[in-house]
Amino acid sequence: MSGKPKLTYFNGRGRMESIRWLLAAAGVEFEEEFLETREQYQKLIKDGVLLFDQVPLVEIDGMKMVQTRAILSYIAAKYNLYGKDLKERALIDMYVEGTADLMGMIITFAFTPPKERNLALIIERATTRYFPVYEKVLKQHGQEFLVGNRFSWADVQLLETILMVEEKEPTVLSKFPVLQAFKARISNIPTIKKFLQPGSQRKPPPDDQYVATVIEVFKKD
Ligand SMILES: N[C@@H](CCC(=O)N[C@@H](CS)C(=O)NCC(=O)O)C(=O)O
Repeated sequence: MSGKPKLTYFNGRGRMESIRWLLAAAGVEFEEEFLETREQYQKLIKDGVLLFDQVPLVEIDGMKMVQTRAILSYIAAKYNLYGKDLKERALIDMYVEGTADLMGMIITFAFTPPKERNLALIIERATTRYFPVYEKVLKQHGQEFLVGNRFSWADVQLLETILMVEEKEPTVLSKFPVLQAFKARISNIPTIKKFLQPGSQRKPPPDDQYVATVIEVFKKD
């Protein structure tokens, strides 16, 4: 084994993308195995690798980790992106869960029948519930990062979320000047800048082929 973490998931964003972002932000190289067939998935289950028969799966430090949130917390703690004390950690958790809720709406969007998709609701939630919170936090303390005046998991995930929402509605930050500056600043951190460049392990927005693969792999026999 190379010693690099190994990520097993589809060749697309889904629940794994935030894990890719966090590893990249921490400057950690990782390997990927893409699920393409139902047989691959069934073999992982048969081999007892997936604790709850679900992916994402991340093999790291001798563990076979599942559950996105547990994986992210482990990486954040290991690479000092999780605050300096319990209170900072609690704040990071709250901010991360807010962005996770918003991203969850976008992740399920591609799997929702076109007639039932509600893009307006996503934009409304972004601009009236979530983005105002981060705008206010940054404005009030006047620091570069969301928590503790240093770069954390919360910053990484907020940037990921902003870019995801902007893909749906490019003008979404027009009324959030502090978030515009935040976006520019965090995008310029060398590890993140590298991840944002073409050819990185960052995945594109879901297309029909990705959706079809996920449905095929998880189809009931
Ligand atoms: N709570 C889990 C949920 C994982 C999950 O639902 N994974 C999906 C793929 S994104 C899956 O494996 N679905 C197959 C199944 O639930 O049978 C997590 O956050 O990792």
